[in-house]
Amino acid sequence: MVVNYGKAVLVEDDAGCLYRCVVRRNLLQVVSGDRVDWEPVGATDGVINAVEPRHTVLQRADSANRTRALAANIDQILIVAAPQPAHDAFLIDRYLVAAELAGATPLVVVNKSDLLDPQSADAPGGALREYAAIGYGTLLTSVREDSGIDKLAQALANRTSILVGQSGVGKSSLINRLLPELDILIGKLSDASGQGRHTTTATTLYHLPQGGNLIDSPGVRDFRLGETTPADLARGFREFRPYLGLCRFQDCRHLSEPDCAVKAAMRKGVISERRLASYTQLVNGRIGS
Ligand SMILES: Nc1nc2c(ncn2[C@@H]2O[C@H](COP(=O)(O)OP(=O)(O)OP(=O)(O)O)[C@@H](O)[C@H]2O)c(=O)[nH]1
Ligand SMILES: [Mg+2]
Ligand SMILES: [Zn+2]
Repeated sequence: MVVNYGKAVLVEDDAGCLYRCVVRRNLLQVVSGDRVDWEPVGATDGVINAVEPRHTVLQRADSANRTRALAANIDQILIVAAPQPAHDAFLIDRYLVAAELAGATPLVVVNKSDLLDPQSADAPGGALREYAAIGYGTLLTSVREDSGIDKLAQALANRTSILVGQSGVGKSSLINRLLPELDILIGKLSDASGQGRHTTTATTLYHLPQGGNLIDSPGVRDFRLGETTPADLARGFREFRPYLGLCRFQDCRHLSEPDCAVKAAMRKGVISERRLASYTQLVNGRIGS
């Protein structure tokens, strides 16, 4: 299995030994979580010949708008947000669509709950309620106050999960808390910009003591979906699904077509205006930002 995907590709054998591998055909995209057909070359190196079929694949668009895999064979995508850096609901929506299209279960995690003001309905807390209302799993954690960590560990047991989200929300801190012997480098949140330094640079897979794997990924400022059609996007908004197929036009994009069931649901308050606006922005931009 591929456990690290950055400058080098690290492959782990069944005994847990790591080999620095090159990919035989460079058209092959190998990512963390991939199972590969490979052969050792000496004691520490190896060659990857082929990638086994993937159950799931999390994808994004790169700066040249090419669809790229981020991780493979994941069961669950933990979308991590925090009160700092500032919460970005549209980014969470894009990750939710990517998770739906990948066939992986999303879980929305708001970390740094110690920084939430319990008196105010501030953004990340409110967002958790919004996502819970449409049926997504949600979790509130604090590495600093050591809260929500047991529930997180339970959610991770015996599955392969990836942590995604903005830089500085505490993805690596959560992994360090779950696997204290690791001591991954953690970035300092710079006060000036409120933006975390990009400390995590490679996507890395860790084994959890209670069974299961957890992949840390570098934080993003922006996450752009890979190639999608309006129909893909509509399916990616799970609360739209009961209404898809009920519009007057079969190929309704739910933008300004007459007799649109999705828009009618929004007007009735069943679908939130904010989520429909996210969808509209994705269809119009088709690049995710
Ligand atoms: N107050 C508070 N700070 C936290 C918590 N968890 C992490 N932090 C801090 O947030 C900062 C960023 O943490 P990281 O774990 O490096 O964040 P990351 O998401 O891995 O960032 P990238 O690797 O850049 O994507 C560090 O200064 C942490 O100490 C928390 O629960 N509460
Ligand atoms: Mg990190
Ligand atoms: Zn419609």
